[in-house]
Amino acid sequence: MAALFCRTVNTTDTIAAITTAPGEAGIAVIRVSGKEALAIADAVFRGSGEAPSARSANTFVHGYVHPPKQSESDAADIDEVILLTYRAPHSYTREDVVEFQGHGGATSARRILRTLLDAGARLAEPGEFTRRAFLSGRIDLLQAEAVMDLIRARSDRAAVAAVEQLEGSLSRSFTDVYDRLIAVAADLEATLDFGEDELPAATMATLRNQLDAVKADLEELVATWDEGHLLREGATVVISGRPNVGKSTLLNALLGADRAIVTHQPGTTRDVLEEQLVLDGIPLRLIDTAGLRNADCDIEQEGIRRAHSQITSADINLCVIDGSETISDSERKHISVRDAEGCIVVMNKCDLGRRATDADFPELTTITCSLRDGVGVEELRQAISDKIGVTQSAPSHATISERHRLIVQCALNELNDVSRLLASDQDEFAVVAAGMIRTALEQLGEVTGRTYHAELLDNVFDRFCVGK
Ligand SMILES: Nc1nc2c(ncn2[C@@H]2O[C@H](COP(=O)(O)OP(=O)(O)O)[C@@H](O)[C@H]2O)c(=O)[nH]1
Ligand SMILES: [Mg+2]
Repeated sequence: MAALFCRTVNTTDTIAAITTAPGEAGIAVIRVSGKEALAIADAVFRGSGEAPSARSANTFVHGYVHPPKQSESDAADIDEVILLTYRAPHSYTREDVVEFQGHGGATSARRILRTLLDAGARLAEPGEFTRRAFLSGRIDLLQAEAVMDLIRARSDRAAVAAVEQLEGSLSRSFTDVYDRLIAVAADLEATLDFGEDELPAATMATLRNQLDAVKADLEELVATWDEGHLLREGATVVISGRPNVGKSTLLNALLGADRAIVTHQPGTTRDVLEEQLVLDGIPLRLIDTAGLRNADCDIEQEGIRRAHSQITSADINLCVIDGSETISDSERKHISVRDAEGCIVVMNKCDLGRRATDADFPELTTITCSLRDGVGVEELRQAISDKIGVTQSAPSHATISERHRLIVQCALNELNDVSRLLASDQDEFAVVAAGMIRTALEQLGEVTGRTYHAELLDNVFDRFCVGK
């Protein structure tokens, strides 16, 4: 049994895992990494030509996997495979690596993996291959995180941003800030050699400028979080309103598919219905809810309770009303408490005439539609896009994640204190300020993994899947 993934993870074992997703597919890939990778391949692989350990790096060969303890002739083969060999340090982990490409499906890959474990490999923990790539210095922590961002990317834009980060653009920005901050710390420490009155005024001014520039760059990195958060997590868009106004019709229109049941009967949608949609490269969770009314039925009441809870936590609220009818008091109350930034009033059924107008909610964006006929859907998409605040033409670039933002914010707090100290005439300020900068440096080091501890790595790699 694999040990629980924790502080004691052994980095010298040879590890193995299925690296492809389960399910019916053409091939499955099983990866082995570590000192014994080639010896293990020798023990389980029968193919033409030399044994795997004698083969040159970066080559592949056709053959068969068989149980390790049986001789080649009497062993029942487990699968027909292609074997790829990589030699340290030219591999994903910088260790010796072999990869078996077997047949896809539920069974074959699992049997090959079992054979490799019997031959001496240990089952890899989630993210352990990438953890080794980090520990061997091939990639930094930002790049390791980008691997998972790329795997999880739900839109092209998210993927482009992840690849940027994987190629090191964010690492370069952080390294640059880090190096400049070290220079500030060094200069500040050099001033300690001067007596308080001898300190040249120009030096302090330069130091302050350098520090301000570093802080400005960190602020700029923090500003990329919003977009990064949207690309990674997506935005939640909740459709709400009275029964029968066309909420489910709206869900279907945005999806371009008949997903939700649409009927003329009020109270059809009772549970929360969720679908994924990508709009201008941003993944959206689109949620249809039960119509809001005073319901007698328990099931409907629960649906309405759930609807309210979704509405409060949404990034964007699409408040649907029947524009051919006068707005009811409860409707007006429901909509007027929404904040203008995250709310769009969808005035539906305009084909039946109009009683409500844009002037009813002067502070809110209002889109007039006839969703049954697809009228106004494009305007609505545009309005949602505008609300989310990311334009389609914006270049995709690497963006910081929540983990990075929290760290940078702490470092910025520290540096703001330094600025205040530098502006004051307190005794010994340089010693204290230099100490604070060192703290900020240590914090920033955790973004790229320049400084790390086991718990930090566990936090990062726990998000990974097995086999990566
Ligand atoms: N005339 C007209 N009827 C619509 C329009 N949109 C939806 N409907 C009809 O209104 C009824 C209720 O729609 P539905 O989407 O189920 O409403 P929900 O209860 O808010 O989810 C259905 O019979 C729809 O066909 C529209 O734009 N015009
Ligand atoms: Mg409905």
